[in-house]
Amino acid sequence: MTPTITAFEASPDRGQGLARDMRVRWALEEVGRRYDVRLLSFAEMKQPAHRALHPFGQIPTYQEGDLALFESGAIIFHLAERHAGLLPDDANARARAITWMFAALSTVEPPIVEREAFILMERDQAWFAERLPILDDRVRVRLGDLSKRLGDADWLDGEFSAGDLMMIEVLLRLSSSGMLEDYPNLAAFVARGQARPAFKRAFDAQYEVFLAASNG
Ligand code: GTB
Repeated sequence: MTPTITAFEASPDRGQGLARDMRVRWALEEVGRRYDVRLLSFAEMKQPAHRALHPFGQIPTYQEGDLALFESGAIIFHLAERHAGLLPDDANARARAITWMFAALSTVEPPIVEREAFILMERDQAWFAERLPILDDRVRVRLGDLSKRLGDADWLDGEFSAGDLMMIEVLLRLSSSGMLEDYPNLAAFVARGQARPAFKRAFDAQYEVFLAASNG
């Protein structure tokens, strides 16, 4: 059965692939699953019909038969558990790859999102210039530690896994900040992810949505 995911009808990122449907699309492409996309306006995301699928009225969601999931991490874990290509077979290596998924979502993403939200919401406030370096430093602490751990390896723990996919997606949110350039091995790690054919297919698919919305 072809799964259906949800995505923004008009993503505020204007086709940059920064919304969280992109990571689910990428995982689906990595495991070779076809998928349908249901596009939602902001108003539709907050309607009871969508909240039945996603209690917080957000994207992405994932539906397959009578299974409905929300949370990009849970969706990618579900796909990785059921299809080859995103988690190693060895039990310990698999547990470590899952650890990297959690590290991406609960240790690296929060300071990045906090900084992003601050820039978006508080740019005109008197404290903006004083507080931004504090939030920058919190991100840099994570980047520095991650950079040390990655070293000169291609991926975080052996073969490419869902842990790398999630971490690369999280780091991509820093693209416009210039911060990644201070950590050449992290920049190269992100570029390796972006060079994967599955990433490119996923990126092109979400970009098509932006183009269709702009032309129409
Ligand atoms: N923890 C959830 C997950 O991982 O699935 C978070 C889901 C989430 O934050 N979804 C966002 C959403 O639906 C879209 S991705 N927001 C609408 C709302 O909460 O009302 C976040 C996002 C939005 C926009 C950009 N952008 O424009 O660059 C980037 C990321």
